[in-house]
Amino acid sequence: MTHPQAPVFTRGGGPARHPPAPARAENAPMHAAGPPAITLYDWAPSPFCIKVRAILDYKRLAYRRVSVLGRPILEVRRRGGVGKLPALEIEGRFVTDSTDIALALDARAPLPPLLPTSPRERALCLALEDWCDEALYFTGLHYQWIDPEGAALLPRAFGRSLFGQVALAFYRRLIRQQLRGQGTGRKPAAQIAGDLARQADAIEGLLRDGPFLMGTQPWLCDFALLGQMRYWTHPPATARVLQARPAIGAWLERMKALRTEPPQARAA
Ligand SMILES: N[C@@H](CCC(=O)N[C@@H](CS)C(=O)NCC(=O)O)C(=O)O
Repeated sequence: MTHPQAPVFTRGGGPARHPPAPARAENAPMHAAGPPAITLYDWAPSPFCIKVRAILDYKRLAYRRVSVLGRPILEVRRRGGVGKLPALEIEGRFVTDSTDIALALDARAPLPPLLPTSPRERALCLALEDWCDEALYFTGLHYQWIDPEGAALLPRAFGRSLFGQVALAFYRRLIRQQLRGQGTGRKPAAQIAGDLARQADAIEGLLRDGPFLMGTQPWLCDFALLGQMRYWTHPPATARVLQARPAIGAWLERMKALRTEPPQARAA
């Protein structure tokens, strides 16, 4: 079922209706007066932060954006326990994990909804979301951090400062360990290339009839996929795979069209 407040897309076509921002009267109390009640602890290139920013914009929610490069990461570790990004403070409550963040936002600002109403569709949406977060993510990590073409881009991304160099060395070690633990890090390169091609073909197949993963409306799984696909546009090997799959490219454009500038200014 299409929710009356959701942008309506036609199969194979562009947006048929896209409400101007800010337009969610039902969600308005969160950006009534004063500073935004939401703070996003953010690391710009993270696929999970991309996912949460896209959801905030889709729901037209104002938020303050705090880059965690530097002292704020200590606050995230202290308050969030898990210490991973993104983390979101919403009306004094500290929430970590992009899925929990998405569900907290959906509960607080229900329009447009992130989950279908039918139990089966809801389950499929959550399963697809998990596939994006827990499988596609590690393929992207490999091609960004381990594959020589992607790894060569990292020193520039982290900068030449001492902080940048220390952070790069720290994350390189951490991500190698994570990839080994998850399993991708133990596979030969040719086997990972096979995983990448199979995953990309599956995504292309899911999006071929469009406009979104599960039909005419974007759900949580689309935002999870958006984070991973935007991440895949950076490493050269995954970027080439995306370029060869037109349905993914067309869907990325549709996802971009869902976003508008949030109504209030953000602090970086
Ligand atoms: N399942 C988590 C994954 C979050 C995650 O792995 N974030 C990465 C950044 S892309 C991170 O914080 N890595 C640092 C670490 O593992 O300590 C979510 O959906 O938020």
